[in-house]
Amino acid sequence: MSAIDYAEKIPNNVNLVGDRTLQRALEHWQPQFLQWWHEMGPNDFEGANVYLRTAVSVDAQGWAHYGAIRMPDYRWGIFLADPVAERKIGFGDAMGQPAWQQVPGEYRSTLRRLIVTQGDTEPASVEQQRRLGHTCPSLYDLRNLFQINVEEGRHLWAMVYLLHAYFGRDGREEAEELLARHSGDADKPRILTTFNEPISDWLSLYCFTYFTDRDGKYQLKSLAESAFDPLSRTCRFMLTEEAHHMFVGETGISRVVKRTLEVMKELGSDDPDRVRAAGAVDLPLLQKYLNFWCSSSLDLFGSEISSNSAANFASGLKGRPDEGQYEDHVLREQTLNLVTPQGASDVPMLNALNEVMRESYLKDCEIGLKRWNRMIERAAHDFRLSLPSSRFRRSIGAWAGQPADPRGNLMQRELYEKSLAGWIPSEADRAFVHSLMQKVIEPGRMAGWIAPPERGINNLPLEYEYVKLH
Ligand code: BYC
Ligand code: FE
Ligand code: FE
Repeated sequence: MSAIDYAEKIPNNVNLVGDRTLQRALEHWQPQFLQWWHEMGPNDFEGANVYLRTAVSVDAQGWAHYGAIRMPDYRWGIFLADPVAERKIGFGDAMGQPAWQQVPGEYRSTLRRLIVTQGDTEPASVEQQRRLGHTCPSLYDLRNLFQINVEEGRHLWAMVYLLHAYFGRDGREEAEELLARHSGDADKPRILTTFNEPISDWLSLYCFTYFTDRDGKYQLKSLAESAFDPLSRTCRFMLTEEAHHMFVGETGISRVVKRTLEVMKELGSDDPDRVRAAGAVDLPLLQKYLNFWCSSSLDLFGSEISSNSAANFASGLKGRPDEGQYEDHVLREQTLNLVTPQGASDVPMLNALNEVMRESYLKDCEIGLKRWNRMIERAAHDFRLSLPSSRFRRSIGAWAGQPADPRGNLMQRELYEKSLAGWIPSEADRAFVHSLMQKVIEPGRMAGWIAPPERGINNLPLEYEYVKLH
């Protein structure tokens, strides 16, 4: 295990003391980060004491320390997973050669672009979620929101470390730009589509952490395969934290389904209007939220046919998630049959890797759906939740702008436009969900639209005061 020096201004296991120039660059960026957090983060809660976990090592056991802390005092640190001795490149044309400890000149700008794109999503999500604290369904949920927020802040630190340590002046400029772009900003928006969508209610938060943080899992897994070893090690450790973000999404939606089923039982009816009148989220409404966030997150994998994906794989910059599970790691001889609106064709596998990744992502997304549908089935209701087709409501790639229904069938554009409001949340749906969002802050209590979780955090009881607001 690599030791972390907590006496340092910036907790780290990268021997920052040994590199004065890098240390100074990061110490220069740190106040800018804190200023950004103060302006763009959950700033109405700066005085609150929050029961948070902080990464203190990269040891599989005991990598986190739990304790109550004010968020601006969170120790955002830089942690890389321990190096693998003699690590070799695991895929692409340079397979078998030693992994890179420095950035090869010819890949410098591509690699920087990948790191910047990854880094950009982290503060974006904090910005998107910054007002949710005012409508939390419980202190338990409030704490989870803030846990995710501080960790996304740390993920930004992870990428900024790479930019400062390996990309010189360009890297330092990019690190400043990461704080200058803002989610939804008209002039300087965040880079990727989903990260400019507002997250103004908790149902959206659970969908975002279920679908969009899961894109994070897949992208980080593919970057963890990178020939650029510092990137690989950074992403491997980030994945440890990511699991909790997806847990919040999956259990959040489970708790909504559970509560809705309880209300349906009390009413003796599954009439959506009656469910709403009773203050719960009717299942068709939940389906619309799933349609919205899933389709948006599918865009994050990029185009079905992509020369970027081919170049990134061939050069060893970005592999497939769990590259080791495949037999062929070079892919020069393979093709994939892809269906686009122009018809079916065989595409070189290297150019189809975004689609390969999107498909494994969708399989992972199915797991929660199965769980929720089992709950609905056990309650003896016929309704089933489902994932929208990857052709539905796409803005990126071959299906962008195509009038396809959630099952993937192309239809007349006029009819599509008319039907869309029934497939994703309408203004009225959003207004209803917002009306449910009333702040509940008595320890142990839950808002009426969501069931309590099965257990508290870190073996503490559910009644624990996870956030002390004053
Ligand atoms: N929106 O060949 P193409 C996370 C751009 S989530 C806007 O289709 P490529 C997190 C693309 O950038 C994980 N633009 O795709 C979750 C390219 O532009 P440039 C984030 C898009 O390059 C929750 C052009 O279109 N990490 O961590 O193969 C909370 C043509 O690209 C979009 C990463 O994404 C879009 N949806 O793949 C907090 C990993 N899609 O470069 C955090 C790093 C594509 O020609 N990024 N474009 O100007 C990548 O690996 C790739 O950039 C992408 C796109 C997978 C995003
Ligand atoms: Fe993250
Ligand atoms: Fe995350």
